[in-house]
Amino acid sequence: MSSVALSKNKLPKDFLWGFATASFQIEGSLDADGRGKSIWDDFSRQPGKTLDGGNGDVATDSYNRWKEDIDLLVSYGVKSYRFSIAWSRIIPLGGRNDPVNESGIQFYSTIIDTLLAKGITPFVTIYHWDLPQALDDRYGGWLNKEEIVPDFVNYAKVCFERFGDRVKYWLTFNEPWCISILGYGRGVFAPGHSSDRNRSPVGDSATEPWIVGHSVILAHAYASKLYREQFKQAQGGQIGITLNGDWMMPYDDAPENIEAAQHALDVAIGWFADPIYLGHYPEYLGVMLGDRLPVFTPEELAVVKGSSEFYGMNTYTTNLCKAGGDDEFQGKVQYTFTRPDGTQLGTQAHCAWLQDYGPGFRDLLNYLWKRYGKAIYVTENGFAVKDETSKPIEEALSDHDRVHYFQGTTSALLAAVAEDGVDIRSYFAWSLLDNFEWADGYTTRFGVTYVDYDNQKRYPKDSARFICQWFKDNVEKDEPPAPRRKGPLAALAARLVNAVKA
Ligand code: GBH
Repeated sequence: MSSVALSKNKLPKDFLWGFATASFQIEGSLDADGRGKSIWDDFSRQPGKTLDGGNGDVATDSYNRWKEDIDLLVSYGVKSYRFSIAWSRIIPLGGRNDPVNESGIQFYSTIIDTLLAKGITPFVTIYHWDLPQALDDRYGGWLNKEEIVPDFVNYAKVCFERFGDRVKYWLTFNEPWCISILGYGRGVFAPGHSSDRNRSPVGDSATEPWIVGHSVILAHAYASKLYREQFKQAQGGQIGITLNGDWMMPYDDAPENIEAAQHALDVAIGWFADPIYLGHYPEYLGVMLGDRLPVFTPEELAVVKGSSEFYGMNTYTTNLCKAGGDDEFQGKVQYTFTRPDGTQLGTQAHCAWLQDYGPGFRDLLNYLWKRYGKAIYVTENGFAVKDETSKPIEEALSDHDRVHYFQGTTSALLAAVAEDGVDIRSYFAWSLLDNFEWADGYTTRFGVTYVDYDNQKRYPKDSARFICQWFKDNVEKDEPPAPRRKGPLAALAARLVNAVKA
């Protein structure tokens, strides 16, 4: 086989692969070194907010064990590590007139230096859901566009100033859909707003999520504008946003279900991606929400359109879509994993919303590439094995269902690149470690590394080995492979051959 034909079936040599985490899910040490509170601190401590009563106080103790975590990444041989910065470590009170905390800067700065020294590219999320509590108290956080946008832009600016000499990949936000819907619609994530007064004393699920989403889009857009105008030229990095979005497949051939799948995509993805890449909200969102959908001024829209230099993609599963129901957060579409013939789409994960269906990953990549035409960075993808937490450790380490899941998504990834021509530049599995899984507490494990919470020991699962081997096998090597040498004798033989040639 010629080397050209061979290379077509591999990922390009600068393809970034590795694992992802987020600050609140791993760090713990919530009072250390001047950190201010985030909205998750007290929320996760309230009875009933997490399944097992778990909170973020310790998590995987990565504020203290970051070096051990980086050693683990090194042992895995990753090219890149995606992590997030805690706003309230950098600016404890969050606002544009509040002081910067040098210890917080120092913490992330050291991590960045250590990664680079080991040849690992830092891929940094500026906001992964841990809003400073002070901003929620002061003016209602994401509900207050006039205040939150300049405060976020100021925080992002501090990140660019202090880390941008070394960080070349920036994600402004992780998953605005989750921030808006889970935080202000369903009320299952901090700050827990909901119209359901049994759940929350405050909130209006009919209006707040759409207001919050609007603020997040603007905060992203103005931070991105600032980076591109004031930092990009000197620092040479890239900036974008990462969106959650699962593939939506019509339940059957009925026209209303085909239309439903598109409506589901419009609300799950298009709500953010359409304004950012195409310059307008999806038409269906306006039809569904009427005047509850905020309107961009022409000036804002000019900043929003084109504000992400790539498509950041977090994806986990595929939903079969049926028209109907009144859940606006799903575009008035019903999701199921049960096919018309009664079979399941794939293996059930520990969480109800997740089944293993690899082909959907390829379909989603193609949809995004065709619709938005931007290089795609896969920034999260992963699986939680059912009942993993109740298994003895040795058994949990043989995480067959997770391996199967990654077999499906990695082969779909390669097919999308090699056969469909989709421009994909990274793949980060979620997550490096089992960690604080938000409203699930510690009952749901997404790690490729098992964490024993009794002593914080880390144990690689089979899935970690699978992923590392797969990327080593499927990413083109930097240099053409050296001739295979079996030992001193072979080395001698090679030297003799060279001597003869010379
Ligand atoms: C990611 O979100 C997060 O970025 C990460 O922090 C998290 O640990 C990881 O996934 C695993 O959960 O049934 O209405 O509650 C994943 C995207 C979108 C998945 C919302 C769960 C549930 C919708 N999430 N979805 S609902």
